[in-house]
Amino acid sequence: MSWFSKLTDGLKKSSTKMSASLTSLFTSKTLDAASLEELEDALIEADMGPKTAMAIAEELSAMKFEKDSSQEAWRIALGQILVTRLTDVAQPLAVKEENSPHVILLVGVNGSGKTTTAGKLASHFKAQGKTVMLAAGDTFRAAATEQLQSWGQRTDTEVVTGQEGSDSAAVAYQAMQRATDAGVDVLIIDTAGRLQNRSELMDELAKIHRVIGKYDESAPHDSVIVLDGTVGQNALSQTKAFSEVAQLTGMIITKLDGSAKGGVVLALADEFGLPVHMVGVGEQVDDLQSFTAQEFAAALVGVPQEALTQEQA
Ligand SMILES: Nc1nc2c(ncn2[C@@H]2O[C@H](COP(=O)(O)OP(=O)(O)OP(=O)(O)O)[C@@H](O)[C@H]2O)c(=O)[nH]1
Ligand SMILES: [Mg+2]
Repeated sequence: MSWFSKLTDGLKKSSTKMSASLTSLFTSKTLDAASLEELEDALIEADMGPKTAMAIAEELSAMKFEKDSSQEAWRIALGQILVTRLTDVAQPLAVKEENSPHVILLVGVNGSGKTTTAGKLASHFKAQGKTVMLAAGDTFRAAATEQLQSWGQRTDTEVVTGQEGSDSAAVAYQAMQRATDAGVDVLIIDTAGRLQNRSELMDELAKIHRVIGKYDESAPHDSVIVLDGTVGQNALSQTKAFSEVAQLTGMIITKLDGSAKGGVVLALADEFGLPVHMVGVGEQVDDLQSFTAQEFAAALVGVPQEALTQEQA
């Protein structure tokens, strides 16, 4: 299955949720007040959040259509609005050669997909011909280290580990040394999941971030929050809390396969404007790809991606 069909399939729950409401709307030339509200509701249903939904609905209602414009035309117009809103945040996770190594710190709440994403990223960069090292910064559970080690085996990547219960900042520091000595291009540091309201765990994350910066003041070069794409609006409060301790530079959204809440990416873009680097649509190594505005918008509104043109940034 192609990546785009996977994404479209994955987002089907989000798009059909919108579609049902949209179908009844998109039969007229313009939207009246009642149908505007219905459109807003449809966008909120897809988890775009009230503020973003309202703004998008208004943008769409300002557009004029031929009297019997097809539903497809409305859909494409909506898709185009989404492309415009997502183009700036769609930025690849780029490894800069001047960083040796280029350090990527992965953070997020429990179960959001950090460890899986670390493994997938190792494979992603290796496919680009880069040398990669992984660091098992989750020292809470022995199983967490084993899980990353198994990704290390699968992707043929060295994994720096610490003892269970040891200081995760120390593991991060040790990994910085090891990766520098080995001269690898990319170091990916996994961390333990933590709820954003557990202040002692958030303090520990701030310490990990600080310790990495002590070794190389330009690091981490990417501090990326891994968000579960099925949690909806909670992703907003997670991003806010983690940005306070880990100086986030970007996000990766996982589990968009089967999420009915894919629209949350629009709310995130609106609220934070942080780069969305990649999206995950499954548990396999290839199920992580760079985020592009056109693909995502097309999958979300259910039109072919050729129907939407990419804005020039
Ligand atoms: N369907 C699907 N499952 C995913 C995706 N990414 C991760 N998962 C699954 O989500 C579960 C949790 O993933 P992990 O990578 O262990 O998450 P984590 O953030 O490291 O979890 P903690 O270390 O416990 O905080 C696993 O079963 C993964 O296989 C995705 O894009 N799609
Ligand atoms: Mg993990």
